[in-house]
Amino acid sequence: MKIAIVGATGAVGQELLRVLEQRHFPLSELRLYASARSAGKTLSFRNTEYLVEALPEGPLPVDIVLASAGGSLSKQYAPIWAKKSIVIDNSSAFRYEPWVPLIVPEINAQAIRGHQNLIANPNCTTAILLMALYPLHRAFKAKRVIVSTYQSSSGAGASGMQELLEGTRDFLAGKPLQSRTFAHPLPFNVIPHIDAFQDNGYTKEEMKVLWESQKIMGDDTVKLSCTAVRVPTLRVHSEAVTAEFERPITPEAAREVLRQAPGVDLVDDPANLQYPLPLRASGKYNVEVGRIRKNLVFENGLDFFVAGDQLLKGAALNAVQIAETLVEMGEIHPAVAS
Ligand code: A2P
Ligand code: 11C
Repeated sequence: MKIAIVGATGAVGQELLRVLEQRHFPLSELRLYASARSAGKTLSFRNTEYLVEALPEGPLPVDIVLASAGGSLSKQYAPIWAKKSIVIDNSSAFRYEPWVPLIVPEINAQAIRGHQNLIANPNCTTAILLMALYPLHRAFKAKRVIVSTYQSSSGAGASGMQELLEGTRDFLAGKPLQSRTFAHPLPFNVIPHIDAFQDNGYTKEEMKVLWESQKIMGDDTVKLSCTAVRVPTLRVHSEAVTAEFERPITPEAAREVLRQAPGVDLVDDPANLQYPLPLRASGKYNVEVGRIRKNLVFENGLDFFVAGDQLLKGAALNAVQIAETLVEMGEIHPAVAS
């Protein structure tokens, strides 16, 4: 399999390299692309240095393109790449097109069938939420869901992480705080604003969680409201979730479902101070779920807390899992780009 990573020098691009290496992805050739600024740099993969190339204009000479260089770049180039290669796109550019499968392999791998060489990777907040919500939805049928997020700086890419680190150092040195990537300084702050505000008062990030959850779960009757908040962590998005189900649910029954759920680590032992934590979930493939309890407001209601590495399950890991699923399903033909 010939693979290209577009955005190889970015926060997700770097994780894509690591995940392909860790999972021994069967690749025969690797091409790394970024902006002209990065051309000539090298990145290490399987003990070999690979040259980063400036992204060319036309199709890429590979079987699979893993794209993570932003929505406007994908919008412009993904249709061109898709003429020769299968594109797994980490941006939101095509997620809501009815003809584009939006995939979390543990949930809707079958929706890959019939793809038209373009497959979308969900927003990180959505993917992490659904790893816990979907198994519960299957067992108890979710009706109404309220989500509050605690999203890390790396959700905004490498520059977000850098801004948090530099800003923290500046603050401790008594220097004034600045913000470039975020609307306000992030160190020692929380910012209830991720992506653009919409006419209904929600942000686009918040609306994405609704649109994408319905599409991936294949159920547009589930109602969902999200408040998305940036917090000063480096990686891992955490989410406090309240869900009302059609069928009766108990915390123990929910724990039993989540114990069996693929890609989920149940971390729910408050007596021993065990609950999901960004620092422990950093670098981990599985999403942690805990603080499970009966909700005091809704009938058949449940509260829980999730923490998942959004650069992994929310982005790079999920993209590589989609590529692995394509191979397993026989949906990829290595000759495509030869
Ligand atoms: P570069 O590092 O050369 O700017 P992040 O999400 O961490 O901000 O990363 C964005 C990724 O997208 C980086 O690899 C960045 O490359 C890449 N990128 C940004 N603009 C372009 C472009 N016009 N063409 C190709 N890659 C781009
Ligand atoms: C953030 N979730 O934390 C965003 C980043 O739709 O893929 C991912 C945006 C997307 O800022």
